[in-house]
Amino acid sequence: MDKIDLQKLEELNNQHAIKVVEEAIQLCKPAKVTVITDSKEGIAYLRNLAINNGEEKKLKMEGHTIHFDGYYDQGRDKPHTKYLLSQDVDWGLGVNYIEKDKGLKEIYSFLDGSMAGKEMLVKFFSLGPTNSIFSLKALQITDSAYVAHSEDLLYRQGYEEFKKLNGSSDFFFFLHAAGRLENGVSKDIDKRRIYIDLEENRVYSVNNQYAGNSLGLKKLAFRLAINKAQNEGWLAEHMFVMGVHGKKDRVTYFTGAFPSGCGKTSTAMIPGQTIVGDDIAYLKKINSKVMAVNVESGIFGIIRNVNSEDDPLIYQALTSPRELIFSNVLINDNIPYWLGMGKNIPNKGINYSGEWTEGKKDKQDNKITCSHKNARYTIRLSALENIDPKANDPVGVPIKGVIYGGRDSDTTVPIVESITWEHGVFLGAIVESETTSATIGAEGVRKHNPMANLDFISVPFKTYIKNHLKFKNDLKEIPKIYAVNYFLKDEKGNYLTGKTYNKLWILWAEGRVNGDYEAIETPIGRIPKYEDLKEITKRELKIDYTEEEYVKVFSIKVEKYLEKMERMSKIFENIQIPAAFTEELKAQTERLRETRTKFGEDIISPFKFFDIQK
Ligand code: SPV
Ligand code: MN
Repeated sequence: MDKIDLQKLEELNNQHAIKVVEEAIQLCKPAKVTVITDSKEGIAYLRNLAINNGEEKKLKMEGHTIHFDGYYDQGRDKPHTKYLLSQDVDWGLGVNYIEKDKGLKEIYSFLDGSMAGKEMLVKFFSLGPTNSIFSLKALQITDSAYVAHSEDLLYRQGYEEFKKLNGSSDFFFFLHAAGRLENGVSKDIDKRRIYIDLEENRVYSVNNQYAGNSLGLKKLAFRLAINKAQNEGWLAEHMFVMGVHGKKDRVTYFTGAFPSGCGKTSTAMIPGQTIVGDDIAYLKKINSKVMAVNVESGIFGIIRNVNSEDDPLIYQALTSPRELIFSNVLINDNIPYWLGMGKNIPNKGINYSGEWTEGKKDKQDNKITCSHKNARYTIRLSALENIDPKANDPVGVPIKGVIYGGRDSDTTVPIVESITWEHGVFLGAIVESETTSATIGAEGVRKHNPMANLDFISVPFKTYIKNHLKFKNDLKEIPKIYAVNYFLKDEKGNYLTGKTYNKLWILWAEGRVNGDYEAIETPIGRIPKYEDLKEITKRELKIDYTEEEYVKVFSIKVEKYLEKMERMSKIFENIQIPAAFTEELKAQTERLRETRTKFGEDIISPFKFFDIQK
């Protein structure tokens, strides 16, 4: 490290930060070390470095670049992402872990000398807005300029924030090495490892480039944050944060957790609403109110099916000059193309498989699509016209409602409000998503994904649920909890509720939390009254919502719901879970059985339930 870089480190007055950098240098043995501050020059340096070393290539449009990950490095590597644990813990739902000493020995051996001849980048970030009690500090060391550049687009700067630590070790640390490269992509994929040390708040990641594996600040920091949150009594969640715009300029903030492919980003981007964040939120109780911040300041979004009709604002951001990174799309004549972009796609170019022509097949004889289905764009949130004015507010935004989304073709109603907070936690914990044709394997298989967080829960499941249950304590106003499902189908397999209706459900919830609408009490929770949906549809969507449509999707399918409870009983009977949660499951099942007896039917029209309340 030269004098200037050393001085930049020393100015932080933090022995712990200096120590981890020194140790990383000793282990990875880089040819050069560069410490980057929050200055404009520092950030520009990363972008230029990514271009000069070939990790990113300039595209035709000003500021746009393309980055390719390896053919076999196109998503999060779940089997090789493990917690380092010194002792066996009963996690409840399965997690992947390795005995700590063994895991450290292995990953150190892969990291040893991994940066020989390369430049080590040392960069500081803030998870959450700067100058905020929400925010956590993060130190990223990487030999990938693409990783550091992506994090510049996705997170707030943290060099100045680190000074405020006053020498404390209360920061997250991420060490990433892309490993040996061949044609610009990580070569030793069999030695790809991502090991998470919850005791030390640090993560080691080696032999990979895909952002979900390599960017410490994304899902790796999220795992550390969930663990930290449990110990400190707040929540770190896989949630968007959005402002819902109700009657008379009223803005009400919601958070929402949806497994991938269930409409998370499209909910956060519903026309007429404003976005605070689309992926990860921290929730804290401040003055007895729930406040939330977006941990990130950018979007690492799936680009497939982003087109001018379905996602006009994102499409506009991706097709105008600004700093942004495309990954794993098709490039022809320095112009990016992707699946579902609503334009003619050239039949040749460069993509994540190298030179590509239409019809190209991989070693397993599968057709290689022009862009990968998990191809992404990386942009700053400020690139979007619908960014919420409070997106960077250090005190966060007040949360009045929480939404859990799933994908279910035949059981759950489009929207239901929980009866109590505890019932709401239960609704979050029973989220399922059906596999679609977009995923490999059979279609229509239900995958349980509690709070859309299954991959990231870094504490025993019992602790995670307990923390959710007690989060309502001492609150003056308890947020209402909703479960939504945009994917009900009719007998012929056609979707029953179009995408435009997503707005209807969320506006109903916005009205509910503000006391505008009554609701119908059913055994599965509170559902909208027909008149209210009709009024909102007329006002906001300029269409007539018919009674037939309403009855079709809001009828309670008792048998189907009982089947769902059966599936959940099977999952939860084998794991430790708070008694209050087991009670919810029992009570829900009981209410459904009573309803069946009372009505003597399987499918019960919403008009048959009278118990109306505000
Ligand atoms: C997700 O898969 O939930 C993402 C992308 O947000 S990744 O970075 O791969 O986690
Ligand atoms: Mn995510």
